[in-house]
Amino acid sequence: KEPGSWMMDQILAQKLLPPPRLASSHKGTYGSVGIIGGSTGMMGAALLAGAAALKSGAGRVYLGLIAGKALEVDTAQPELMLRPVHEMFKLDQLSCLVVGPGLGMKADARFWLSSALESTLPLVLDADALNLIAAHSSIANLLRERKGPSILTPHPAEAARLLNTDTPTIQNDRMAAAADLAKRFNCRAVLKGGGSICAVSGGKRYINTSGNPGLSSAGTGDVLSGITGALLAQGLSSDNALLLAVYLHGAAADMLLKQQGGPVGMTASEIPNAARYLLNQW
Ligand code: NPW
Ligand code: AMP
Ligand code: MG
Repeated sequence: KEPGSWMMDQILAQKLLPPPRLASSHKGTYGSVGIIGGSTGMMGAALLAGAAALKSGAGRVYLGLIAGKALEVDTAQPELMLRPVHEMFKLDQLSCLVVGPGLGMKADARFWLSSALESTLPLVLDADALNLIAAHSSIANLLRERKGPSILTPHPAEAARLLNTDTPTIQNDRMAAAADLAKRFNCRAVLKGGGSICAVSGGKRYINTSGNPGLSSAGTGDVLSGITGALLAQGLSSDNALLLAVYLHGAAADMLLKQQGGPVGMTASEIPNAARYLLNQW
């Protein structure tokens, strides 16, 4: 722990929860999350983010899919509204966009990421959105000049690409790397991995205390991006959405670890149900 840094724990997480639901509420009360990703071979990433957003309380979740031959419905999660990506930008009721899960790096992915960056919507930028920002200075400039809030959610390898260095350098000083990401890209950022570091406004950094190696499996980052989008859609500030999402995601994994007796074989798909339980209990 360094000056300007705090521990992110359950007491703090509970202070950040969305307000209790009112009897008079309707789906519009809880906002609409748009998720852009799901290229061929990585559809699962977008579906995981979508399920996570629904189960973290978003009123509506739309997936804007990159794949030409995209699914029209997820029969396991039919509440999700699956659309070709260009239709996402015709929706006037989106509260925020999550861009990146399974996005890929091709020209169309780059085009739709640029469109998202040019909007003033709150954005969660994950996975290939981060890789595209790292690869193209014109896209990085769009991010730096944004008017709306942006949240970056890199794992250490993505952070290394963004900061033009290598993974060991990032891991050697994680506090500095998280702060550097937020400063260089005019955004909030979480540097993921055991003891995730959240860099929020005013140069403040929070070290997350939840989570376990059960999370070291494919798709868990996609779930985090969906949870973050849902909290933004429910009206949390970008600082609070990021901090609560990171703690909740880890706490959901800790709950599953207890239920299963250990971390082995935990799957990303199980996390949203556990997160939902905690959101209702806290
Ligand atoms: P290594 O070599 O494995 O030890 P990439 P990605 C490193 C989608 N997905 N500490 C790691 O290290 C995503 O959404 C789709 C240190 C490796 O070098 C993206 O769009 C899924 N190193 C796309 O795939 C489920 C760490 O990062 C590199 C680290 C590519 O995303 C999976 C791999 O990262 C996936 O989410 C740590 N804590 N964490 C689906 N079901 O459709 C990671 N690394 O090359 O950016 O690839 O993260 O898999
Ligand atoms: P990604 O690499 O994008 O799929 O994201 C992986 C997610 O799992 C991030 O939220 C990481 O912080 C989390 N995670 C991975 N490994 C661990 C670990 N050993 N301890 C705690 N959290 C982890
Ligand atoms: Mg990821």
